[in-house]
Amino acid sequence: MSLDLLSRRDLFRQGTIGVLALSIGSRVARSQEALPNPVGSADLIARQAVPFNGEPPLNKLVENWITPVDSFFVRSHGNVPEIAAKDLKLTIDGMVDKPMTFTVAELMERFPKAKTTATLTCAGNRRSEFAAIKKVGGIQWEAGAIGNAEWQGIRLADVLKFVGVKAEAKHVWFEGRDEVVEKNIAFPFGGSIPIEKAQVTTATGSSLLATEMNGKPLTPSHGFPLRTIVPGFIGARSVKWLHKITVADRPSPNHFVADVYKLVPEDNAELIAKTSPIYEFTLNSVICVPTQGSSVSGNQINVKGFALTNGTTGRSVQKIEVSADGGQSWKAAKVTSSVSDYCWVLWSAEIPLTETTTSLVVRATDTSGETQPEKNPWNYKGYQFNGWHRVNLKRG
Ligand SMILES: Nc1nc2c(c(=O)[nH]1)N[C@H]1C(S)=C(S)[C@@H](COP(=O)(O)O)O[C@H]1N2
Ligand SMILES: [Mo]
Repeated sequence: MSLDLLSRRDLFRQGTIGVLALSIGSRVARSQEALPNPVGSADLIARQAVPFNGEPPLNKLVENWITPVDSFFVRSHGNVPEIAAKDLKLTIDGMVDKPMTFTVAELMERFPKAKTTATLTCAGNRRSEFAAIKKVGGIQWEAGAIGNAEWQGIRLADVLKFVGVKAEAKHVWFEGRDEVVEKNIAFPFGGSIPIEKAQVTTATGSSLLATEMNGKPLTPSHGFPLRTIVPGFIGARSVKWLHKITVADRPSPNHFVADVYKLVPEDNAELIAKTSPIYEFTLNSVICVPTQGSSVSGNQINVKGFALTNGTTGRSVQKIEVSADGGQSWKAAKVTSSVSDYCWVLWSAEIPLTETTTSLVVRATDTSGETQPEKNPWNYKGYQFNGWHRVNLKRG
């Protein structure tokens, strides 16, 4: 493997430039403390101050099928890099016929514009609910690390076709311009997707190199000036501040592909190494109104929320059911939003309340027949929580 196919992280691991790594690491760690929260959207609840990570309150989240940028969750592992559009260059290398470098303006000029609506959700969404079994480390997301937006840019497939992908290529790696600091070492965030996903050219399923979100340039927090959008895949594969694409015969060795986004029962390096990375998100549904712990009165309640499939091409949400008796009896909810591939649906249900109603639960079933489990297995890194979502109520 050539030097440039190794991530900086791997060099650090091998100790070849360990001294340099430490000095870069501590410099970045200091400047990271000094930087202010670059987001400050009033609609987001901060789950971590620096770097800023936040999610909207759930009742706000389901006001719109297209999530306004102000209430769209932010998940950043390092500080938000402030990059002028003219200063970002995208390099495409690895197993391609013509390695190339483009400015964002050159990309937008050369390739046809493409648009897709897709839901982005963090693999750690609902992580805080693992605490009912055993608390998991990491950002304690409730259920708002999800949003649905209109993304515009160009198709990744068109760029790959232009540079010519070699026959032995199997994966496409992405690298961001941010610097993540862990254990005093600074390295870029990276993602990776199988080549077939990168080469999709359907209207709804194409992976994009996006410059716009909801008709406006991306904000710095959401990846300005360029990010990937991979419909149906966990948010971590939609790399912000994108400056490098590498075509390869294996998944990226970047920490966030090789070690982080994996479903493992324990912190065991050998097991983590042989577990494949998470790509698609998971079948899910959440009650957003009433909110957790609300006081309710009367004999009926309007319940609202969102639901989504597991991101596999061809699946859609078939059924959303709400129960007011802990899952003994269920009532179907109605979809109240648009329906589009790789997008959540919003739903609503009128649910009768009795004197003994103390909670509401929801579950979704997709067109393949898969239903959310009542409880999902615990995993060490706290991903893909999709047990029945429960809201506890007080009788007012
Ligand atoms: N460069 C870079 N890209 C990134 C991240 C990051 O920290 N750095 N976080 C990823 C994760 S884990 C998620 S869930 C999404 C969140 O996108 P958003 O902040 O626009 O909502 O971005 C992904 N892309
Ligand atoms: Mo994420």
